Amino acid sequence: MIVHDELVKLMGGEVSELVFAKSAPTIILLAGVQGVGKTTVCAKLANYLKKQGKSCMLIAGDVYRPAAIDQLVILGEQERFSRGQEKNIDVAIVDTAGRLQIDKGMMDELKDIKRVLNPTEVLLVVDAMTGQEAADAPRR
Ligand SMILES: Nc1nc2c(ncn2[C@@H]2O[C@H](COP(=O)(O)OP(=O)(O)O)[C@@H](O)[C@H]2O)c(=O)[nH]1
Ligand SMILES: [Mg+2]
Repeated sequence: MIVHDELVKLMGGEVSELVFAKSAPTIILLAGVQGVGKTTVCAKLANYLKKQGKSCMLIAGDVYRPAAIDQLVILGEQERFSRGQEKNIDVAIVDTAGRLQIDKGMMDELKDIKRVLNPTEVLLVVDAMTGQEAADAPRR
């Protein structure tokens, strides 16, 4: 029990819950470097939210990588999300193309996407192996 408590403390005891917009839809923007798992997280997050009774829409924002849009469609279908216009969407999850901080053009584009969409939440997708370094990445 003590070991468990200490481990929780070590990993960071505080949990921050997802914030939902006061008036729907909540917009969640996913960011992160190439191949980290953003598109996969889109489908996983939608599945998680669906179980909480929320209707979700997946928006493909990666227009650069070949088949990135098809990938999101297929993952969405696996989670039994239908393609097409849904009504009364609670949460819109926006997939984006991976980008590195050194790529100014792509970073500026992300800022533009953020400004236009005004997302409720921006989630940085990181590999679990990244460690504490991940905490400072969004500030750079
Ligand atoms: N082992 C493992 N592989 C993952 C995980 N999430 C994504 N992947 C795989 O990592 C690769 C890149 O994932 P993707 O979602 O396309 O990353 P994106 O480029 O950030 O959109 C794919 O082959 C995924 O199947 C995970 O949690 N564990
Ligand atoms: Mg992707």
